[in-house]
Amino acid sequence: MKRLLGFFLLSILFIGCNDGDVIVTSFSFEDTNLQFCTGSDSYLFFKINNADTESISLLFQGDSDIFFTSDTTRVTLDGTSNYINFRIYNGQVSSSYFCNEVPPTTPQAIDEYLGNSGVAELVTIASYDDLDGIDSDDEGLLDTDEDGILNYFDFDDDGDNVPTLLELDTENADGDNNPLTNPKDTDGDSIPDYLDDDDDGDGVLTRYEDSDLNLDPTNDIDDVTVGPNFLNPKVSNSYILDIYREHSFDFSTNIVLKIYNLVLTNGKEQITYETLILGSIEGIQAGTLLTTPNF
Ligand SMILES: [Ca+2]
Ligand SMILES: [Ca+2]
Ligand SMILES: [Ca+2]
Ligand SMILES: [Ca+2]
Repeated sequence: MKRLLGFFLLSILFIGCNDGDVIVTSFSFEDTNLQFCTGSDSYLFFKINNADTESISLLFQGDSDIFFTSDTTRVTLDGTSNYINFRIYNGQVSSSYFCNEVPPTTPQAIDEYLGNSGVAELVTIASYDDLDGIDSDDEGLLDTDEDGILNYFDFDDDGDNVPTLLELDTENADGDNNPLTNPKDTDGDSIPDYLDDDDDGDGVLTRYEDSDLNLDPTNDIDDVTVGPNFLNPKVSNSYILDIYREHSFDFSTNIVLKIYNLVLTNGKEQITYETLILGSIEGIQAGTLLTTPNF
């Protein structure tokens, strides 16, 4: 006979019935952290219970960039590539048992249930920051240059190959340390330089005032008393260059992991969970991403 257990927390008795046999374990994971280790093409999440003698783990194969974007990934458990293990040990188990390539010989698993049916749902929430001097909340969900990178993680918001950080109120002339109150507007057209693709208003796009074609208009200077040609309206040579420079932004990702319709089996025993909340991890991965938008 199979029992269906509505699942609230990992703190209830673990009961399987089969022709009169009753298996009871503590299955108590409510106060333990979800932990994680990664391989080249697989992900292993696990929890160790309070007495350190039981564990539940999920292994699945996935793309290496799974933590780079906000998404919901659903993996079907198949018992071979993607599966759950619930194990009971003859001694205390530690995280090194899971994340070492060669697991320690002790403790030994004295009982094991395999979850080979169900769906693992991994929700990833990735936060991006372009470090361009403007608070992400102030940049909103616009994509001024339409390069596919929204302003809040686009370090060159107007796509002129001059980073926003260099186009703001870099001198803080008003002394308020807020780059948005008096942003530079070289040509006085009321479009601040960091959102203006022709900063000096000479009719040649800033991106095209890049005479050495190195995707950096800041080092093309005909008159040092004025500055770069893209800020000098008296210099208007045009070099067609419809290529974006490489973009970079920082990311940090949180996750929530749940299992739906899990079936755990051990010989003839079979236990089913409708919903098993394995837990969450904040900042599971963080770093810098590089990308060059297509023009
Ligand atoms: Ca953009
Ligand atoms: Ca930006
Ligand atoms: Ca500009
Ligand atoms: Ca110019």
